[in-house]
Amino acid sequence: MAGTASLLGIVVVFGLLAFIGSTDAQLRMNFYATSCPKAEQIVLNYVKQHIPNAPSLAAAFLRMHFHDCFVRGCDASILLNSTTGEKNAIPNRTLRGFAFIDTVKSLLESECPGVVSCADIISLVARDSVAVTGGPFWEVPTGRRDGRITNVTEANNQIPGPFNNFTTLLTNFNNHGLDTTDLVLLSGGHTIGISHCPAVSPRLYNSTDPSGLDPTMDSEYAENLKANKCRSPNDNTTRLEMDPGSRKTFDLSYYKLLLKRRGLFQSDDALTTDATSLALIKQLLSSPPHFFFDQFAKSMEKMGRINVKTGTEGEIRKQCALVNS
Ligand code: HEM
Ligand SMILES: *[C@@H]1O[C@H](CO)[C@@H](O)[C@H](O)[C@H]1NC(C)=O
Ligand SMILES: *[C@@H]1O[C@H](CO)[C@@H](O)[C@H](O)[C@H]1NC(C)=O
Ligand SMILES: *[C@@H]1O[C@H](CO)[C@@H](O)[C@H](O)[C@H]1NC(C)=O
Ligand SMILES: *[C@@H]1O[C@H](CO)[C@@H](O)[C@H](O)[C@H]1NC(C)=O
Ligand SMILES: *[C@@H]1O[C@H](CO)[C@@H](O)[C@H](O)[C@H]1NC(C)=O
Ligand SMILES: CC(=O)N[C@H]1CO[C@H](CO)[C@@H](O)[C@@H]1O
Repeated sequence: MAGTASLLGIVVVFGLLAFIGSTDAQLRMNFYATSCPKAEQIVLNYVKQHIPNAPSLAAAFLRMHFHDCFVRGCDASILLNSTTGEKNAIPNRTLRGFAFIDTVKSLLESECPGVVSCADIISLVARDSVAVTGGPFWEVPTGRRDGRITNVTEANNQIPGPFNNFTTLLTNFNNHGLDTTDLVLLSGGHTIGISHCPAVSPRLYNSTDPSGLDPTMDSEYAENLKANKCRSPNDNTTRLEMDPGSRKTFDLSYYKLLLKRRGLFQSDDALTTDATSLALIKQLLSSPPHFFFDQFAKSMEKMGRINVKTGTEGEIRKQCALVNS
């Protein structure tokens, strides 16, 4: 009995220590409540002031947040200027909005110097800009710290590509602690925003099918893209939406298109090739709209926690594009 009791005591003490240790190193809601009480309001105000004039930036920030989190965790490594940094990676060449982030950072530096991380700024700006353009709202616990390393090779290896099949996508997401549900929901981010021809042209020109068209894509859609958007195989400037006709609205139309084999990327269409994923898409489409928003919010919160640096790890950068000297 005494043995059991002391064993229990040890378990409790260790459990408590582990608990204290881990809460210290975890994100929490309103992390800046005492250190910079106006921080989150300053971000929201700036977003409310400027995003309505440039709503397409909401998509840019959502994607920036994703690319940041998938390489070295959500640590703003994506923002660092370095000739060998993540910004130089292939999937990065179309990221936008860096100046906006820098301005938000400078507002926060004037309010409370050296307190608010660039990693939290990306997370908050992404959430707020999607929310103010009519998309879902998700919780953003804060307390992320900024990384000091950015590596172009890692970005090229770890950010999934538009030609990935389902297995490759899921393996990639699993490696980031995300599951099939997260893959399906987060891909729903493609309901807003734009892309460029290189992400789709091989499906239009380079398939082994004699027509050159990828047979898994609806042929009418493919012909249309070829005739009106990506008119030459090497076009790398024409922009096209992933969710034609609805790219500004965060809604279910992206998933409707998937069932018509009109996903723009192979990686979009791939979501219908797995039974679990397909069932989830059908469930999203047959549920009230808020179900999509609620589920998306859950997956975003999860994504925002990937491998975060907290406590004394990393640093709070003074400028988002540079590590502190
Ligand atoms: C599942 C793997 C994914 C792949 C393969 C993928 C691939 C791509 C590609 C190729 C583009 C177009 C880039 C361009 O040509 O300009 C794009 C755009 C975009 N992606 Fe993804 N993506 C994935 C997941 C995600 C996730 C998880 C999110 C966020 C939750 C996201 C949000 C976006 C947004 C919002 C855009 C439009 C960006 C803009 O308008 O500037 N994507 N994605
Ligand atoms: C980082 O690079 C961008 C784009 O090249 C540039 O506009 C910005 O001024 C640079 N920031 C710093 C702090 O060097
Ligand atoms: C960048 O990452 C790659 C792949 O993990 C690694 O081989 C390389 O050494 C890294 N580069 C630097 C400068 O750390
Ligand atoms: C998916 O792509 C990977 C890498 O290109 C390949 O090895 C694998 O065979 C593909 N899987 C399927 C089911 O096509
Ligand atoms: C098609 O394949 C050829 C040969 O592999 C390559 O040179 C070309 O860039 C590809 N074009 C497109 C649009 O994918
Ligand atoms: C687009 O293609 C042109 C000509 O092939 C090339 O010079 C340019 O660097 C490419 N741009 C991008 C963003 O890849
Ligand atoms: C925003 C940004 O830094 N984009 C860079 C991405 O990488 C390409 C090279 O692949 C650079 O030319 C871009 O400037």
